[in-house]
Amino acid sequence: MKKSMFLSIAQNDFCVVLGLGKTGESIIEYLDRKKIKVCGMDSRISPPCIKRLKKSFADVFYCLGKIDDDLLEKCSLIITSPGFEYGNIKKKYGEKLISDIELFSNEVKTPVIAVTGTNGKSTVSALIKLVLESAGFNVALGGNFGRPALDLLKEKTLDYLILELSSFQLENTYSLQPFIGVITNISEDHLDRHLSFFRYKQIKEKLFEWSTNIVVCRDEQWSSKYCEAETAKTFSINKPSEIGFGIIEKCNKKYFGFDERLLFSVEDIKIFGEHNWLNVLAVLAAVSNCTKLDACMFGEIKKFKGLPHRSEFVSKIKGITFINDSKATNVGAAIAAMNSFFSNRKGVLIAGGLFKGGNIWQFAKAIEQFCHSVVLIGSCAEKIESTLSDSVFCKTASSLRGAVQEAAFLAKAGDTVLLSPASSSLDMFTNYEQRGDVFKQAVSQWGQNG
Ligand code: UMA
Ligand code: ADP
Repeated sequence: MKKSMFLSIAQNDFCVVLGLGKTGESIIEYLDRKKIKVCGMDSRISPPCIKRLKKSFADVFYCLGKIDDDLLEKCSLIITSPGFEYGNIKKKYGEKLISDIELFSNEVKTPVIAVTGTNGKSTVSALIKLVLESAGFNVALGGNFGRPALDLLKEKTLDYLILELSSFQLENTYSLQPFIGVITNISEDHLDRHLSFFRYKQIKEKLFEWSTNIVVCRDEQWSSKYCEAETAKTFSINKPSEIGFGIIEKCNKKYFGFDERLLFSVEDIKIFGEHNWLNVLAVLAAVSNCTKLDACMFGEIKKFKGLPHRSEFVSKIKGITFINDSKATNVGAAIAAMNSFFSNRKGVLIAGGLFKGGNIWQFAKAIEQFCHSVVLIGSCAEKIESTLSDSVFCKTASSLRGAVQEAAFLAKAGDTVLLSPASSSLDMFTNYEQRGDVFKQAVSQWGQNG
C-alpha cells in the first residue's frame, strides 16, 4: 500500500520530527519551507544539531530529553530519523509514522538510483556516481552515504539522484519508485533492531518491488525469483549467465565480463578482494541501465582507490601489513575481508565492539580458517572468545591501541594485521570513522616506538 499522508496535511496540523541529528535537521528545514508547524523531539537533552536548529528555526517547538506521548498523540504526522529507536511508538502510531525518505519520495522528480544491501552500499554508490559523471551525467549522492535525502532535493538540473538506503530508511517508506534498485547482498545485520533476519530481509527486498529496473546478485540464496524478472540485470562472482555480468577466466587470468565479452582484468582495479569484484559488477550492471558501457567508464573504475575505512591499506612496517576495515560492522563484512586478505596466508585479526546480532558461530569458524591469532576488544569480546576453539590464539585488549600492540607482537614479517570488527563501534567510539582513525594512529605510533 502506498501512503501519501504528507500531501493531506492541513494548515493547522503539526508534525513531530523524531531525532535531531543530520536527518532531523533536513526534515525541519523541509517542513519549514512548506510552512508546516513542527515539533522537534529527541531523547537526548543536547542532540547534535540543536544549537544550529534553534538559531535557524526559532519558531519550532523543541522537546528534548524525553519523548512526549501527548504530542505524539495530537500531531497529524510523525517523521522519524533512521537512528531513532521508536519501539512502541510504531505499534501505537504506526499509521502516521513515516521516514524522511517517504517525504523525499513524494517530491522527487529526478530518476533515482537506489542502492541497498548489507555490505558494499557505499562503495557501489560512490562508484556509480564516478562512472556516471565520467559519462557526462550530472548526478548527486546522498541518503545513508551522509547527505540527507531531503537535502538532495535542492540540487537542480540533475540527470540522476543516487540514494544509498539503510534498512532503517527503507522501513517507514512506502512511495519510493526508483528508476533502478540495487541490492548488493543480504546477510544478518541490525538484528538488535529488526529482531529477526526474516524481517530485515523483507525490508530490504521491498526495494525490488518498487523499482522499474533491478540489479540483483545471482549468488544469493534469496535472489533466484528476482533473477528471472524481465527488468533484472544480474551479477555473479561466477561466469556470466546469458543475461548477466560475472567473472570470466581466460588463460589463467580473470576478467569482469558480460555474456561472452571480456570487459577488463580484475587485476586492473585498485580496490582489494573478491567482495570488491562483486561491487564493481553491481556498478556495471546498474550503469548499463543508463547508458552504454565504455572504456572511459572502465578507466574510472580502475582509478578508484576505495573509500576510507573500507579494506584501506594503512602501512607496511617491519614486513607487517596493516589494513583498516573499521566499516566492517557485521559478520558478513568481516568474513569477506578475511577471505580477501588471509586466503593465501593466515594473519592476525582485530575484532569486537558492540555486537548487532548475527551468526557468531559462522564468524568463529571463519576466524579459525583464516587467522593464526585474534585480538578482541569491546563489549562482545568475551562472547566471541567463548565460541573459539584452541586452534586460534586469542587475546583480549582493553583499548584499540593496546590491541594494535598485541597484534603487532603476534604478527610475523609477511603477515597482515586486519582491523575488521564485525561489530559497531558505539561502545568505545563516536563512530566507525573515529575507530579507524585511532587504529591508524596506533599503527603509526607502533611504527615509531616499536
Ligand atoms: N538518537 C538518540 N535519541 C534520539 C534520536 C537519535 O539517542 O531521539 C541516537 C541514535 O541512537 C543514533 C544517533 O542518535 O545512534 C543518530 O541517529 P540519527 O538518525 O539522528 O542520525 P543522523 O545524524 O540523522 O544520521 C542518519 C544516519 N544514521 C543512522 O542511521 C544511525 C546516517 O547513517 C546517515 O548518513 C544520515 O542519517 C543521513 O541520511 C550513518 C549510519 O551509521 C552513516 N548508518 C547505519 C549503517 O550504515 O549501518 C544504518
Ligand atoms: P556499506 O555502506 O553497506 O556498509 P561499504 O562499501 O561501506 O558498505 O563497505 C563496508 C564493509 O563491508 C567493508 O569494509 C568490507 O569489509 C565489507 N564489504 C564491502 N563490500 C562487500 C561485499 N560486496 N560483500 C561483502 N562484504 C563487503
